[in-house]
Amino acid sequence: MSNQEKQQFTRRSVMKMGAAGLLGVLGGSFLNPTALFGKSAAAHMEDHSKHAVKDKLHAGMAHGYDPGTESTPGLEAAVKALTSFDYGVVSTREDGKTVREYQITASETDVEIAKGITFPGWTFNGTIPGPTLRCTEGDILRIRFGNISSHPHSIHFHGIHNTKMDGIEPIASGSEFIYEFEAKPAGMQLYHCHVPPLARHIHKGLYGNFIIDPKKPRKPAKEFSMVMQGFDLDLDGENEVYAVNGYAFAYQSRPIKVKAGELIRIYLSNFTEFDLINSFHLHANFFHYYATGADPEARPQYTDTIMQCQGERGIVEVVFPEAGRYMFHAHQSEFTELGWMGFFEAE
Ligand SMILES: [Cu+2]
Repeated sequence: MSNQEKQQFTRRSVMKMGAAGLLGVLGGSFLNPTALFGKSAAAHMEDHSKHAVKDKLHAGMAHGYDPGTESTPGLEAAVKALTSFDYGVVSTREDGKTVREYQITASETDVEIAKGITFPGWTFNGTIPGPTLRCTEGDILRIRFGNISSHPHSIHFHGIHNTKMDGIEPIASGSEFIYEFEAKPAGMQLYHCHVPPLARHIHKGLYGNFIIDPKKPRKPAKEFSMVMQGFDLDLDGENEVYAVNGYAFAYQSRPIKVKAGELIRIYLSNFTEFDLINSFHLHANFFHYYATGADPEARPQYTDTIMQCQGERGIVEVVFPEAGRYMFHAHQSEFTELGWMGFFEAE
């Protein structure tokens, strides 16, 4: 593709025509995302295929993108990720401390990131994001990391620990390493691969949420885990698809059911590469936000919109006052139109 042709098919030019068009083209024509822009380049050279792409974009714009409600593997994975918390295999050490053992395996896995669009991911335990690890402050964590992919990877945990357990040493393809440390401080932490080129390793999908509950438990609530991310399908350093828990428009297709009056707690993190920030905006309501969530007694922010830089995270607490469909999405409108939006359905 020449530079001029590439410019004709930038993310932003596509977005002017609407996400509908982009996802229509992506979803309708190509299962292998890396083939997409190759075909698009060809489309600029061959008149008939060029018109086919344009027609699709215009059709999408006219009718709006409808992700539908159909069950697909990517949608089911995103729904499952909302409420899946991995507490590990629990035992008690001689000194009485709780030990939690986790098995995390890095591998190459194709994952569905929007209806009909497969992304050639690098994954922890086969999903993007990886499993949400959960423990209590003071627990001893033992994470057996196996790398069965063809690249070196690692797991770097956020928190306070010995630098030998910091995950900046690459673990070679076919090798194993055991990370062991005490879980601290309490709060909303996260983990990700830390092998250069870092943006590429993270963007491919090697990240996840890591919740350290305080010893004095937080108030009872209905809890959800959410990871915000983007997917750069043509490897040009710009994302074409945005999502929460790995699947575009997941919670538009399958709104998150909650009860009016019930406390809802969301563990929210941002792993979007190539864009400096992401955000979370809730309609028709306000929420309390605890940045990093390290101090449950901290005075939270009371707002309807928060921003997170890459690797930033926090805890959202919200009560829906009455029944209704409450939209939530990134407040960067382009992210919203390219997949990062959903609904809470309060009953
Ligand atoms: Cu890596």
